[in-house]
Amino acid sequence: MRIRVINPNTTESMTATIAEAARAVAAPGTEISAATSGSGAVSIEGHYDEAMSIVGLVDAINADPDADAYVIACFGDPGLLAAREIARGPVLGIAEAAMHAASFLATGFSIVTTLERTRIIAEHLVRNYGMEHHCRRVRATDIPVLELDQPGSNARALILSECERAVAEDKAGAIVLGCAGMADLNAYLEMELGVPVIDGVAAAVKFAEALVGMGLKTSKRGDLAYPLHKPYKGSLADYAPPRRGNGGTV
Ligand code: 5HY
Repeated sequence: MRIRVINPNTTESMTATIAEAARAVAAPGTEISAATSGSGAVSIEGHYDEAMSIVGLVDAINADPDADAYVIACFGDPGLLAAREIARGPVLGIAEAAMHAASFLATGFSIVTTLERTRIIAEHLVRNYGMEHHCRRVRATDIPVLELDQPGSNARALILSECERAVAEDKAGAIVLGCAGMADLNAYLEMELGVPVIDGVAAAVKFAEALVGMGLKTSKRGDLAYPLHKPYKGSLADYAPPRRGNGGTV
């Protein structure tokens, strides 16, 4: 099967980290097709960045419409439901996948993310996904996303300290990493902390394999049916949903 793993920010080096994490867990026979968004912010650190990332995400899905599944490799899960509308295969966001994985492994987890504003966005996701009973706390480290990639930055040490506080103060039984740029840290952190540390990229790839393996696809009934055909104006004219002969349900 082929899983299209999309980095919705435009930083290629982050896509390389994401692709490596995806390939490290992919089953033999699973091809990881990693893509970097061709338009938008170099890092996604707020609602505006997220909104602007969705066109690049749609482009990356449309460029590979026959992939068996898609992973949105950004912790805000930007455009998740829009992506599910246009895709037939399952679409997984790394935040949703990681929170579900953590809930299978511990009765309570904490999320450790980058900036304070991202922490607030992650709290919204916890509520949207019905994870309030499982998530003990969302913690910020005040590390900008692109600093995770900088050789010589003290990001790793700061993230470890925050995870240690989560285990000690929140009594977190597991840690969810709140940024795709942390995808290479889970093994190191798990060794230091002694609790499961979940990278959402790996979790989403494995859930995608499971769903595809069960022959399951995105529901095309109701709100995840293909978008309704209508004209779009202005710079988004080319994104007008095409006409589909079947009411958009297959
Ligand atoms: C991410 N931003 O996973 C998020 C989350 C964050 O560019 N990739 C990004 O840390 O803000």
